[in-house]
Amino acid sequence: TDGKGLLNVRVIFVIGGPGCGKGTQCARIVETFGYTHLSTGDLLREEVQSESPRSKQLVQIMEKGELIPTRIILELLRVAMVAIPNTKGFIVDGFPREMEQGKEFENEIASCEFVLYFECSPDSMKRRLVARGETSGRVDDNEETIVKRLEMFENETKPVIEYYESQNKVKKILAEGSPDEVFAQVSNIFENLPN
Ligand code: B4P
Repeated sequence: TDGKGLLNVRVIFVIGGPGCGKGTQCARIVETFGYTHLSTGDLLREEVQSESPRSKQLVQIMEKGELIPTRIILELLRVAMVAIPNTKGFIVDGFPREMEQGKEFENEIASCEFVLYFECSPDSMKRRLVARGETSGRVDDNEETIVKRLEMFENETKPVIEYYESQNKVKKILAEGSPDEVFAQVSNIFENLPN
């Protein structure tokens, strides 16, 4: 750590609307570049599976397409990160979803080097999630919840992107294309990072 209680490790935030393809691309980043992938959505779904005391509360929020309280998200991330002391860096996927998440993370856990933003139209995102809903079994892959998630993205997460843009920390990916086309852009960024 650097003496402020912060972890001294490369951290990249990955944001985009629901269905933008971030989970898909993060898996490929891990495969090709060897970073550690932490998805707040996956951490939450694991927590729900474990039937912890707060599982029910979490499912209820996710079913509505709303955001989980920040302190729960930060705690899940902190626990996951300290468990992996030796890594090239973390790609933190699905985070920050609202302004206070990013600020608190950077004050308490680690600073973020840059934000990878997957830009995609609402129509494409909706179409992808409806298709995934046919087989995913996810409580939030239904039309009503998808619409709510898209709204949450517009209202809560877009301002986060603007904030990091004002700090020149956003690297934007055009996420409408095929997974291969999108990954070509992603690779170009990762291949050119300083060590
Ligand atoms: P997430 O798990 O982050 O769900 P998501 O936004 O749907 O992203 P995901 O990574 O799963 O999907 P992807 O776009 O890759 O969040 C779920 C919920 O958890 C939130 O609504 C919230 O309640 C809660 N939550 C999570 N993080 C939180 C936080 N930080 N704070 C508060 N609450 C939080 O892929 C979607 C589909 O598109 C897939 O089927 C994929 O195969 C397909 N696809 C991907 N790329 C494609 C491409 N290029 N072309 C066509 N299809 C593609």
